[in-house]
Amino acid sequence: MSEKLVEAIVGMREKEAVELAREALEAGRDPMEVMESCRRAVEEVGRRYEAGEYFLPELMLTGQMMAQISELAKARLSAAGAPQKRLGRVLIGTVKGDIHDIGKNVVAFMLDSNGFEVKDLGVDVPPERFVEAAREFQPQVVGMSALLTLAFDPMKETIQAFEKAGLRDQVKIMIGGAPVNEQIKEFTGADAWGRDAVEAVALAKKWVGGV
Ligand code: B12
Repeated sequence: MSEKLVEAIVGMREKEAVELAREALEAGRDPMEVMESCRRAVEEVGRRYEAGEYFLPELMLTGQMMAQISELAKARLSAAGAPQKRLGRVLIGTVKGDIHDIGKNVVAFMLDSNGFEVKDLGVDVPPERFVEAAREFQPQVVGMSALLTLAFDPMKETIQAFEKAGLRDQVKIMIGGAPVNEQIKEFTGADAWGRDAVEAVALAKKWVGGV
């Protein structure tokens, strides 16, 4: 199944891709495995975009396929009785100026399915919106995603906004997205950065669950 799913996504066959994912989930396939196939497919789409073989419409269609498939996977997880949301709360969003959300959604999905209560603010989230939501939701962890190098400044500004609001000591902040690394972590003042959704879950567990 997984190769067929990857091929359907990369081949831009939307209906087939969503159907394959639905069938796999209904047949009892682990939702995480389905999401891993999606991640591989998006990687390949990205490669083709960079090689000039694919253009913006293909990227947008990929985003739509990802949204549909992760909805199905999420529904499956709750039907299967995913762990109670007891580990802690994570606030997450893609920072101001950036509308990429496929990776952020994978991270939110993995946190959710690993027992965290996740509030997802979506994309292009300004610093004040992060702060406002943190006041209401009281997360222990804040996750910020960025795929554009232009979004590093907004990441830093968001962390400064937490400082100004007097909330910086109450949250651990992790950042991620393909161009993020140790240097960007230092630049923005985040507590840590994560390479992928597995690292995001490990960080959140370390900070909240003491695991
Ligand atoms: C798909 C895509 C799009 C889609 C996004 C659809 C969507 N709903 O997200 C669309 C078509 C909308 C798009 C638009 C644009 N894009 Co674009 N896009 C991509 C592409 C091909 C793939 C990104 C992706 O989804 N990867 C797959 C996911 C699963 O990986 P990921 O995001 O890295 O996430 C993983 C990790 O990074 C990590 N992670 C992510 N977030 C977080 C958060 C935390 C807290 C942690 C711990 C970890 C973590 O975990 C994830 C899961 O493993 C990349 C190229 C690439 N190879 O990355 C370009 C790319 C990011 N885009 C680029 C550009 C330039 C643009 C546009 C400006 C194009 C334009 N001319 O309009 C616009 C930007 C508009 C804006 N304001 O944001 C450039 C950025 C260059 C740069 N240096 O800034 C790239 C690198 C392509 C390129 N080589 O030129 N894009």
